[in-house]
Amino acid sequence: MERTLVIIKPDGVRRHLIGEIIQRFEKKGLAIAEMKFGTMTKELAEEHYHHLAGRSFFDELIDYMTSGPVVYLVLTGEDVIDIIRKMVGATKAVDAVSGTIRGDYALPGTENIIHASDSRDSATIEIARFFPPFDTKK
Ligand code: IDP
Ligand code: MG
Repeated sequence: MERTLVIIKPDGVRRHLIGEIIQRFEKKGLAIAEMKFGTMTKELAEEHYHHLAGRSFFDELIDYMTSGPVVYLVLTGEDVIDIIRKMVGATKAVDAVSGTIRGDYALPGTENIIHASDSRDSATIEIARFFPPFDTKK
């Protein structure tokens, strides 16, 4: 059974898409194992996106991710990492197919509604980053 980390980013929260996004996961039949609401610190945002440090949009990305509260979710299930990445859609709005979350709600730019882990290794690291052991009940 896999676990993956999803973050409904600040624009998703501001646009009142929390319910819509969670409903998609529930209707798909995926299990929610953890969920919490809060504003990301700059330190955690920089750690989460360290692989993009140096890119022209990095500062804008950190400002965006810390600009308001987000929803953190851990979802579980067989092949849940790839299933959710497909439901999320491509990074760039122009490539995100209709029917995906980004395809339905995102426009070009850094703001693209949602984050989802892209591999088992990143899921393990990202879950530990945002749900440290003392905070985990399961
Ligand atoms: P992902 O979120 O689909 O996994 P990544 O390449 O890991 O995509 O990029 C992380 C985040 O950085 C994206 O979701 C988006 O918010 C932002 N980003 C990525 N590439 C660009 C870009 O070319 N311009 C502006 N923002 C970008
Ligand atoms: Mg990524």
